[in-house]
This record gives sequence, C-alpha cells and structure tokens, in this order.
Amino acid sequence: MKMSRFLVPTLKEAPSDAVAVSHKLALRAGLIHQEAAGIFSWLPLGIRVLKKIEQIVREEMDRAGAVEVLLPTIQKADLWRKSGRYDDYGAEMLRIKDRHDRDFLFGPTAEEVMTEIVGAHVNSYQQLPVILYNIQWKFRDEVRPRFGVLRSREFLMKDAYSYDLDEAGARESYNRMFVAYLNIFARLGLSVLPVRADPGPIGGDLSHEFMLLAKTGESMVYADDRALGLPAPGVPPEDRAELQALVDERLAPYAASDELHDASEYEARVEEGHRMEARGVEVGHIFFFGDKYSRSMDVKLDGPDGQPIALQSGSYGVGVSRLVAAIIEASHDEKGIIWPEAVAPFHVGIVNLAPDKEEVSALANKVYNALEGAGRQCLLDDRKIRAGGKFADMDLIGLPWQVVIGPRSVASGELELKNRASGETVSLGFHDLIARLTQGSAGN
Ligand code: P5A
Repeated sequence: MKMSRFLVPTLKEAPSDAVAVSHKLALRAGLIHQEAAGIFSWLPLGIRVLKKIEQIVREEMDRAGAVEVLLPTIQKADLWRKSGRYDDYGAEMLRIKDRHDRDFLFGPTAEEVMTEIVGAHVNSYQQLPVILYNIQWKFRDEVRPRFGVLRSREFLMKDAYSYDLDEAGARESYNRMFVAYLNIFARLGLSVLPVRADPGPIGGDLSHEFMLLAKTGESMVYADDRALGLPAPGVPPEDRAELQALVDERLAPYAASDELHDASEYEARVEEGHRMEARGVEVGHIFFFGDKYSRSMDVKLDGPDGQPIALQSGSYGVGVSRLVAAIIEASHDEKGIIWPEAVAPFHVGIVNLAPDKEEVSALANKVYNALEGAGRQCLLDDRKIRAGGKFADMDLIGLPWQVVIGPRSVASGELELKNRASGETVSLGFHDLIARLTQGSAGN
C-alpha cells in the first residue's frame, strides 16, 4: 500500500479529552475516529489491526471445536423477557422500538439469542456438546464510556456459548475455552493472567477474567508472580481429568482481581517475594452458569433415558475491539505504538526519502515488490513531506520494521533497516535485507 493513496491522518497532539495512552495513540496514529461518546469509526490502519485480532480469535475458536455463526445486532425484547433479564439489565441496555411499536434492543450480549437457536435446531443429546460463537458488535450504554475503544459503548466482542447434557461435560467445555483463551493471548504476544472473577449480571457460580497487565489498567490484580510468563498450552489434552489438571495448574495457587480479592487468603497462599499486585485490563471473561438460561427459556432435550434435561451452559467473551487498545497500553514508548508482529497493520514500513528522485523511487518500489511478493505486507511512505515528519509518523504508527531508502542508498547499495521495538539499526544490501525480512525473526 502506498501511503499517498492510503488514509493515515496522524496528529502531533492528541485531543485534550483523551487521557489513556492507548486512546491518545489510537487517535494520533489515525486508527479510529470518534463519532459520539463511546462510538467510533475504524480508519484504514485500525481496521487492519481489528481484523487480524479477530482472525486469531476465530482460528483458536475453530481449533477448540467451536463453530462460528453470526447473530443479529438487533434482538427481540421478548427473548429477554423470557429469561427475566429485560427489566434487570437496566440503563446499559439500548432499547429500540420499530415502526409497529414493538420492543427491540441492541444486543449487549447474546445468551438468550443463542439459547433459543440451540433449542430450535439441536434435537438430540447425541449432537452435544456444542459450542457456538459469534464475532459481532455489541452495545452497552455505559455511564462513563472512556479511554477510547478500551471502554466504549459500541464494541466488537467474540462471544461463545457452550451446551452440554451434564455439569461434568459443561465444565469440560469451560476448560476447553479456558485453554483456547490462553492460546489466543499468547498468539497476540500478550502476557495475560487468568484470575477468579465475579460473574455479575451474566450469572453463574464459576467465572474467570483474563487480565492483561498494563500500568493504566482499570482493575487491580493480585497473584503469585510464578503464574506469569508460562508458555501457551497448545492443543489441550482430550482426557477430561488431564484437561482439568492443566487448568488448575495455570490457576495455582492464587490469582484474583479486586472484586474477589481476599487479603488474608492471598497472604496465606502466596509466599512473600512472589506476591504481585498490578493493574490489569480485562480482555476476556468466561462464565459457567449451568441451566440458568436453558431453564428460564425452557430449552430441554431428551436425555439418554428419555427424560427431558435442561442443558448446562457457559458463555465466553473476548473484547476484540478492546484488545486493540489493550495491546497499545501494553506495547508503546514515548514515540508511539509498537505493534506485536501478529497484529501489526503492516509488517514493514518503507520510507522513501526522495520520492521526486526516479532512482530512489525505483529502489523503494523494488524493495516493496520483493517483500510483498514474499507475503510481507508493506506500507510505502511515498508522500512529498519532509523526512522528519516521515520518521515521526513511522514510529508513531508502530510497524515492526522500517526500511529507509534515500539517495545515499542508491549510491552505496546499502539500505537501512530499523527494528521498531529495539530501535536497532543495520545497513544491508538489497538481497540481505529481503532475506532478513522474509525469514526467521521477521517471518510469519
Ligand atoms: C461472555 C460472552 C459477557 O458478556 N456474555 C457473552 C458474556 N461477558 S463480559 O465480560 O461482559 O464481556 C466480555 C468481554 O467484552 C469486553 N467488553 C468491552 N469492550 C469494550 N468496551 C466495553 N464497554 C466492554 N464491555 C465488555 C471485555 O473484554 C469483556 O471481557
């Protein structure tokens, strides 16, 4: 992509109402455009990051045996009346009337919609377990939308729902999602800690939040620091007991966020020297709530003995749009964003210092074509602006690699390659540069 044809409206200063660093940088790097409080448009760089996160979440859900569907954003109020949540949900629910004066709402979550689908289309216990997921925009009329897409009113959520015949099966589904979440966050390059959590309005008796540690996080996390930095579990064991053991190991011996934190238990369970108290951003939240929705919505299946059984369920959320901001919170410096390779909007930024000079542009195009041909996504800065502005913009938008090409590169045959995260710079000839960026550390 050539920057002269792209839309990257970078800003030197963030608007004064942006306080969180991720909000400031998302606006300054031209990722998002605010439409109203807590409602954003996604600009070209922003949507590329959002789609990459979405795709990683999708691949890990598929790998865990979950099946994708797409539910509507607009839901019938009657479904929520049936579950009993319509009145309980309160002012966070955006209520809508259609032209016939019928009640609808913009979905804040979809336990009811999914449970009704399962009731209508899953006919036999032999089709269980089933885990369905949906990546769709949600709306919650938050009292204080803030920090940009970190806490917005409209946001993209991956929400999965599991249906099992019995509680042991449902806990296995819960554990499969737990492991899938660890794999998702590891692929995103994030250090995320699962902690015990309060189920809140979703309900149930078992719940975990996945907290990304970041200085500006809204919640406090208390944990044994040895729970951090563990490798991704990868493919989970088939065996139910082994799977449970894996989940227990990842939770041991203490990890809680402020709501459920118990200081005396913490001190008893975690040795001094391993106690970690840090701020975190909730990027995922999973719930086991048994037959709460299947019972209230009367979704039953005949069990193996012919007796009707209300299904056992859980729901599993990832804040896909929140992750864009959360990743920035966790990965930036004073110059701007530092995207992890897996979600970077482009892998390589090519800075053409002299777009007016034919030989320089020819060399920049040659590098661009070679990298794109090898599957590396490049953003070529061919704008006719001063060099300082180009360097500042490249650092601000945070692509993992920068290649700088000017008249001197043409003369010497040496190109400058900079790693955004480390700041390290090397001079390489054309072939070495292409080799470096298409294999090994730069690859994926
Ligand atoms: C789980 C899936 C649920 O809604 N129902 C379906 C359950 N859980 S949750 O914790 O309320 O939300 C899941 C994740 O969505 C993100 N999220 C938000 N992101 C941006 N702005 C918001 N206002 C917002 N609210 C929730 C979080 O990442 C949360 O973990």
